Amino acid sequence: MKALILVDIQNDFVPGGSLAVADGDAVIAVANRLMPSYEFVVATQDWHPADHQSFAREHDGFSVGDVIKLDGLDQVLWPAHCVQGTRGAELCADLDRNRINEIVRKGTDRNIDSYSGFFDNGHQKETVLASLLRKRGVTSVDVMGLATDYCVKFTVLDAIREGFATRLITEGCRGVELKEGDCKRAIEEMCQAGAKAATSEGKTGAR
Ligand code: VGL
Ligand code: ZN
Repeated sequence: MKALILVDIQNDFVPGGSLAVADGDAVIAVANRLMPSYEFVVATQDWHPADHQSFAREHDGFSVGDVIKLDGLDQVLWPAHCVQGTRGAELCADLDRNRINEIVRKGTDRNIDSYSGFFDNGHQKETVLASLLRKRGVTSVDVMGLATDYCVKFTVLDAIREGFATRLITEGCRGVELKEGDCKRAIEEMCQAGAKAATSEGKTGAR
């Protein structure tokens, strides 16, 4: 049984949001088109406390894009985004919510970031995602959403580690691209780890 994982399709990650991904809203139509062909659809939701330590404003003298050590891990500093209960944290309104079976929240611990829908960045705490999938008898997952080079990438890498046959729906992804080539490298890394890259039509391609 196959599931679709929609990664962080939230207001703050689309144009107009605080951590807007270029053309990020283009993934909404792809999600809406694909959802009816899956028996199980899970959406992840980045869900940070207002003082989350991935926010640049929490660190005097540092700016967005700087990298600091947070509890021993490299942490990119972001603009405040997806703060619990704010409009920016809501799933995009145009996303067909009725088709989403479960929502998995992540990034709730102020001291550690969580790009993956499965684990925090230190791989210490697990979310309910893997157990939700297993309970439903899911053995393969298709993954798409925002952003290619962060949350999609780490969700895909963990899905593979967790033993799911994993496909990346490239046309349904857009990236942050802090550095030019980040998205291309992320897709290569996912494929190297065992993901199959495919558009919904089954063609392979990168974007
Ligand atoms: C994301 C940066 C910070 C993402 C989330 O959804 O890719 N990126 N938080
Ligand atoms: Zn975040």
